Amino acid sequence: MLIKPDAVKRHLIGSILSIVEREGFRIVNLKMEKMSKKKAKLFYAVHKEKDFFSLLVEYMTSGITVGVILERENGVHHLREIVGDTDPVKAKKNTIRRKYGETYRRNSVHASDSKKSYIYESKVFFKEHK
Ligand code: FUP
Repeated sequence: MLIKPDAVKRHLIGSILSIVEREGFRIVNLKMEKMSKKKAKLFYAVHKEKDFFSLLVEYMTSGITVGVILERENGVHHLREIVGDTDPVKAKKNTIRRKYGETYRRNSVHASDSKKSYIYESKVFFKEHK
């Protein structure tokens, strides 16, 4: 999971971590960082051809982000469930994005959508000097 700059700016790190812990996740590793453009581009490489890519990179590098490695049975699926729809307005009640997300882009958190993307994304985020 990433806690995105909009949430960090609004002092929501603790609230978001307490939700995931309450849901049975164990925090395995955690790192705070203002991502470089290079790292943000690599992190969201799947979207590099999309028209929203540059705005996404701009936003992801606008402040501090917290990368969190979480562990739980059925973790990928369960985290996506409690994070909710990309668009906070469409996200179900009680999901993290519905509670805290500001807009479609400034939606407070990222959750890997598969084991494969978790492996890629955690490598990119936790690697030094990127
Ligand atoms: P999600 O898996 O829910 O994080 O959503 P996506 O992978 O589809 O999109 C990644 C991020 O790009 C979203 F969090 C928000 C941003 N985005 C835009 O800013 N504009 C768009 O049109 C689509 C996505």
